[in-house]
Amino acid sequence: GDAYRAWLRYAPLLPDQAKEYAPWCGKIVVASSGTAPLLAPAVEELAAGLGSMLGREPRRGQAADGEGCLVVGTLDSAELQGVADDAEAKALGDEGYVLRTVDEPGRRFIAIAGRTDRGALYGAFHFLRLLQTGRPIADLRIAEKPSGKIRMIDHWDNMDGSIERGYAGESVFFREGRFLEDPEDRKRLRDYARLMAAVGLNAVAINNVNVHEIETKLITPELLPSVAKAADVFREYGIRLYLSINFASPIEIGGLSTADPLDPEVKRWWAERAADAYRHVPDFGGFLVKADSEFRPGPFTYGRDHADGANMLAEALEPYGGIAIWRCFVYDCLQDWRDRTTDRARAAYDHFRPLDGKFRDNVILQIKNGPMDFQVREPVSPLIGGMRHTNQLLELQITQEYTGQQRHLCYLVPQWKEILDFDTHALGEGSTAAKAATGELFGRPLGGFAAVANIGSDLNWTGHLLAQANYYGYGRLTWSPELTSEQITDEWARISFGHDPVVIGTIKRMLLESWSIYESYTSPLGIGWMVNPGHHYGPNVDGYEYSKWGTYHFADSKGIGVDRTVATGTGFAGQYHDVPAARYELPESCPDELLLFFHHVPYRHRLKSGKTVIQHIYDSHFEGTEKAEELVKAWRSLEGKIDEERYESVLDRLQLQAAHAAEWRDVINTYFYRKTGIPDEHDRKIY
Ligand code: BDP
Repeated sequence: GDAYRAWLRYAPLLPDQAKEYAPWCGKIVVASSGTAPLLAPAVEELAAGLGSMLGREPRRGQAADGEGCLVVGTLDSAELQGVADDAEAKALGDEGYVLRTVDEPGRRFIAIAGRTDRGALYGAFHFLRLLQTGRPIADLRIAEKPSGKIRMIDHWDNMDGSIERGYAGESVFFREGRFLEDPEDRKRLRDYARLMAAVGLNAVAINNVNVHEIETKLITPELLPSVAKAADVFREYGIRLYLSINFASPIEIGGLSTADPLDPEVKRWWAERAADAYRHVPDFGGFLVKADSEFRPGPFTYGRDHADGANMLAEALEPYGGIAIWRCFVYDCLQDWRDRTTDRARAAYDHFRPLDGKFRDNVILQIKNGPMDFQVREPVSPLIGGMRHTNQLLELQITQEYTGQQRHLCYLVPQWKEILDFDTHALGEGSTAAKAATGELFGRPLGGFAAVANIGSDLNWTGHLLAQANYYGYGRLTWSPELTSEQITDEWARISFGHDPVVIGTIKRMLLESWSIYESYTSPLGIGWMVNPGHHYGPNVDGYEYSKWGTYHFADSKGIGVDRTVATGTGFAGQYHDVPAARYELPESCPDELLLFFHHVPYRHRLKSGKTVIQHIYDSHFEGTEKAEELVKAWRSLEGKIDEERYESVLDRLQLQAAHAAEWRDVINTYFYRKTGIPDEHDRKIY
């Protein structure tokens, strides 16, 4: 159904629109001068998409004659000569494309062309998107290339079929310790690869970063044949497969007595594993590593550092062009909450900043967007833009671990936009986090984006249907971080729901407001956490307050917040470059929404909004809950305008969200009312 096809739904177009497009879409000509395997899926997708939207499958033809047609291929082919000049072609790089309407006597076609077949594949998806969103095609002059080289999705899937932090069913890769390899499983995997490629994604890690017993064996000849079959599916769409590895593998499956990264035996062992991997998967992407974090093994055990660990793996992968992606989510998860001199927020920077310049060129550090852990609101990690001589991937979380677990609507594109646009000031004004991540800022050879997937075996992929927009938006942003939330949302809404202005307008508003709504009824002013321990769903103000995880709010009867200033606090604010560091250091200049992340203040402290902190807490929780109810009303207004299946499934979740928002409101407001004894200015009922 529509939910399964997601952004490749290709709904039939209205007759007027179809009439405008049809003259160009009757025939597809494939044009290449050499082998170009990615043209096959491009043509197949165009044929299927146009067939479904226009009601008539295009013919496959040989040459472009006077009749309008599509010419799909590489710019060096005879058919596409002159479509782009040398400079234009060069600027496209290996993944870019042009879409050009050529309308001359005897020569009428739309070119969908890259320097490479990969470019043409992305161009084909762009062309289809133009039709899906109702754009004109009679005069196309589009040239695009991706911003990030690596545009990756990380699956936290376990081989038993479960998904760590998964909220949309089970794994689409594994079940009961085995790969899913039946024809219908393959078909689903292929459809998934299509969805990825359609938004420009080119890398996938298929297993959880917490690598347990069986998954450790993914890099052995026992399981590599199955890995290879999955890689075949992704390769068809230009996607490279990566595996998360267990740093202690040499001991756990290699029979060695150590996993010391400087030990020659250990090095040899990993070199052999890399060789095995490439024997089975010639275009294997590389290893993704979580080490010395949350009880995972790592180089610390042997008195080595992260550079030693990452470089050892990178060296093993280097002969094959592989990459070692090393995660920076490293902190002491056994802290003492009474010790205010330690601060989890500092950890990633403290660990990795001193190692800048020590990593090989095929190492990439994968850095979570914030210094804590994917909270609804965090400042951008100071490591992003904090290292000049090290490749970076900015890691985001599409799966809604802390943002409502796909029961609540929380559209994250606006959050990601703020992150990408954040000015690190690393090289003065304009040094955005996006540029730091892609490598543009410091001229790094590699860089890009990674995000934890929100998909699973649910028929609509994401559990909450509207959570598809998060996956879609992530992909689009990795390609073009400069796209606005509004543009991406408009695209997704039209592709998914057609062009009725009332439907589109309503859905866009719902999506665009949802992050702010979610934030307003959950933990206030950047403090984060306040969730139930373990599963992280639902309110629990002190759930993590007296535990070891380093996630505190320090609320007492007088005040709340973490003093992370240089002057009197943990010093975290000093990890930023001059301008943001100064802004965060003082409560007067710190943005309201991050106040409690950086400062411990009395409840009557006045925000820039003019409200006191306590009144802000009360107000935002009442308002947020009302707005969650308005989401239900807004959706109800679309009854009959959307197919019943999708309508009902979203309605269910919105109702659940509204009820749960009320629970959040009551728990948070009651807690602070009791703690402070300060009444609500508007005298509303607080339990
Ligand atoms: C946290 C999750 C945990 C992950 C960890 C990570 O709660 O399940 O293993 O991040 O990113 O958000 O490694």
